[in-house]
Amino acid sequence: MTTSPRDDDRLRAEAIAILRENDLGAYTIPTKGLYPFQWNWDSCLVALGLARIDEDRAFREIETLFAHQWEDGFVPHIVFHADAQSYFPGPDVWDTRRATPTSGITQPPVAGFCLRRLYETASDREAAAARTKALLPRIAAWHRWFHATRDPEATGLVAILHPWESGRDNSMDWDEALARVSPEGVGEYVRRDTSHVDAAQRPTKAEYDRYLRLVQIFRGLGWDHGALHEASPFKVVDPGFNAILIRSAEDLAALAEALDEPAIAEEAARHAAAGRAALEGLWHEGLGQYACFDRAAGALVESASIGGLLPLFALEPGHARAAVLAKRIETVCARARHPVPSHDPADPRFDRLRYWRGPLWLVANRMILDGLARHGHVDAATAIARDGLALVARRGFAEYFDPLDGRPLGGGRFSWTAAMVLEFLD
Ligand code: 9WN
Repeated sequence: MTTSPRDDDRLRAEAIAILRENDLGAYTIPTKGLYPFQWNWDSCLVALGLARIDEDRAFREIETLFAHQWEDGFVPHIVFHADAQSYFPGPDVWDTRRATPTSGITQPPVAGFCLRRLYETASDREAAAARTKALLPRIAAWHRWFHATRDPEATGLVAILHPWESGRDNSMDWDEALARVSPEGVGEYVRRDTSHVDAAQRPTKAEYDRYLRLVQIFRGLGWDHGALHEASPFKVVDPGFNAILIRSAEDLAALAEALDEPAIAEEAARHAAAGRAALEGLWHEGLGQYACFDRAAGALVESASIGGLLPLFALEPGHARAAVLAKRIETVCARARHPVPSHDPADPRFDRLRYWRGPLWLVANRMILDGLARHGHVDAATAIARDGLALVARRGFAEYFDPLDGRPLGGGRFSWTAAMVLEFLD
């Protein structure tokens, strides 16, 4: 599918309008109603779009997120800046006791990757250097927090302790590990998401029960991050999440080099190298791609999700796995009409409508196409960007899309979809 120059102008104007209407001054909400707060990786990726409208505002988006970093280095997945009743679970459920309430779990650390792009494309070089330099120690502290609290045995790879941390909430990757979390005692609650979006496009009640049960367990430990890894019944090493951390460490090291912060550069380069070396242990020969490692069960997970394709975004150019992975992405995409399905359509569990169990997401595509371009597959990368633009031109700025017929799914007028459109129009 392609777009015309007129489509492109219309897309650009509409993307900017959406980013403006979801802009609450110092942060951007993902979409009205469904997600009325600041989300971690949404904000960093949205900053890429904001940078094309207003550089100052783009930096502000990331600065606002890091203004709510905890003293231990942790950066929350949600910052509850203002009251809103349209989302569950809200601040009272998390009960983290912060001055501005936040959640107690984190999200994929794309900040380093996004900040490098902001810095390198900024036209006001002096302002960009000063603001980037101020953020470097904060991102370094977050990465250090990951290695200390989520990799206590120094394997080089970090675990997520909640499916929401992955950003790919209901992926098949978590099915077995989540099934081992007993929902007993979770109590009654009222979901809000299914009053905004068709329940067939959202996680199930059985999943929500366990999502909440994990929150209750962590809350019971007073959100002491040093204690959660040991106590959590759910700990999974996700190749996608780790690829993002490794790539952000690489980008953090490059920024720190450029801005004369040698200690940060050295530490970040060390983290990236350790992660890359350990990634090899997540290669699943049978699936022909990377797979999650269930740290509680001690086994690789039989699940061919997009998480196992994301390492292309982090492997060094020339890495032996890169060509195999690029081919694998081609194979998975050939099984759908629109790239990149969040799960291999050949898997009987593939569900074209249900959130991260099949639908395509432009933010994931952004990272996949970056990986393809990084390893020399420029045409394949361009084809993914073009398809995304054509999809939005025809179906609107949806949260995610059916990869078989392009139907728009989830929330509408979505900030990160708008930001990715601005990225793909480049
Ligand atoms: C839980 C905001 C977030 C994204 C996630 C996406 C979804 C939240 C939810 O929405 O998750 O964090 O309630 O479903 O899965 O990637 O950051 O857009």
